[in-house]
Parts: sequence; C-alpha cells; structure tokens
Amino acid sequence: MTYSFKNSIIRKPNKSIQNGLSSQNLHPQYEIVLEEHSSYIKSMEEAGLKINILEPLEEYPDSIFVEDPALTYKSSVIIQNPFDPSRNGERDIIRKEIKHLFDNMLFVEDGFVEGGDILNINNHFIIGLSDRTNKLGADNLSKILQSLGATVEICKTPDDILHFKSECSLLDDDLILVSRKMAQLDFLKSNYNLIELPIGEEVAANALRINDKLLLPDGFIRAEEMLSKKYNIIKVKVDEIAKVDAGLSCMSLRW
Ligand code: CIR
Repeated sequence: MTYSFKNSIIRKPNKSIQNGLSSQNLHPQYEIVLEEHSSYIKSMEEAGLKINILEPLEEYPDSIFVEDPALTYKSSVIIQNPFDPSRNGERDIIRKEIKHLFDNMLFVEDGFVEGGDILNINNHFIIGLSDRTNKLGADNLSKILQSLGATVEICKTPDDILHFKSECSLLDDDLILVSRKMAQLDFLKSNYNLIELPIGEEVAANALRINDKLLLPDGFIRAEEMLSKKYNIIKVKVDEIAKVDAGLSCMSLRW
C-alpha cells in the first residue's frame, strides 16, 4: 500500500522562513511555525514513523519543505531540480544529508521538477506540470522512475495552484482527496475515484495518509465530517505555515 510507511525525513524550521516564497506576500512568524512544526512531528510519530531530523538551513528560506528537492521510491531516492533560484541549492545539501538512508540515489539533471508536483500511487506516478515543473524535468524524472520499474503519466496542474499536490492527496490506493478545481480535471475524473471537498476547504485536500492514520489540516469542519467516518484523523494546525503556500505533505519525505 502506498501509504504504508516506516520512515520519514523532516527538517527543523529556520528563522528565515519569514522570507519564504509566498503568493500572498505573507511572512510567517518563526515561533508559531516552530509550534506547528512540533505538533506535526508528534503526529508523524503517532502515525508510527521513525523521524530522521535534518538541521535547519538559514540560507534557504523554504528549506523545511523537504518534499520538493527529493522523491522517495522503494529504497531509492531521486533528487529533484527545484525551479526557483532561491530553492535550487537545497538539492546539493539534502543529497549529502540523506544519502546514507537509501540504497540508491538518482538525479534529475535537466529541466525543473519539484516533489510537490508528484503524486505516487503504488508503482504509478502522476507528475503535474506547473510553474515549478516543466516538460523537460517531468520527462527526465519519468525516465528515471521507469528505469526503477514504475509507470508514469504527465498531466497539467491547474493554473493558479502552486503544486499538483497542493490540492489533492491519496486517501487509499484507489481514492484521491481533491479540491473542487482538481475534481474538474478530466484526467483525474476519468481515471480515479475522487472525494471532492467543498469550496473554501481546498487546504484540507493536502492531507497525509500514513498507515492507519489520516493527518488533516485543522480547521476544516466539512472535510473532517466527511472523512472521520472512515479514517482515523489526527488534526494538525498549519495556519502559519500556510502563509508560505505550504501544507502537510511538503514538510516531510516518507518511505
Ligand atoms: C515554495 O513556494 O516553494 C514554498 N513557499 C512552499 C512549498 C510547498 N511545497 C509543497 O507543497 N510541496
């Protein structure tokens, strides 16, 4: 099952997160980010994960979002190529920090691709083209994933959504949680079972299924109502972290 995980990588927050990339030009407060981040770590532990902690990187404001510069698949890790110049250097640092945790490390060298644009379902990957992930990067990542035995399809992230996974996440091996906008993608509609969240609860679509738990952003009443019948929910507050367009999935790598 895609959501059976034992291990994770999480980076401690950096004070410079207040200068992270933000579509709304907001500046999160470090102390509040720290609180949210420590509840995130607790929830990951509660879901059964071993946490490998990385040290903060002050020179990279968005570096707690470790999902973007790397992608795990089985016992391999593939170093991505983040588009934004303020983030690209994260790849050279994280590769050294996490190499010992994997059997095999591969690299996307040409084109741009960020982990937030990649949804993994068993041995299959959906890569969403976006302002951060271009065709060349997606094609190169596809080749690497295929060489590891996976199948890949490339589609398009809707225009005003930062990353493909900003508004969708895997609930079960055959079920994806989506925002209204993602639910309208023909590609998803015709190939997958979807649960659609109401308008105003888009942030909750970036949930995180880990083992028998579902981490859900706190404060989304309808989402909680819809999902609590079937899933064992842990609510995690991410209001401050959301100021830099981030949610639950982007703060860890899981395998
Ligand atoms: C960025 O714009 O790169 C960060 N402020 C947020 C990254 C969020 N990453 C993700 O959803 N995978």
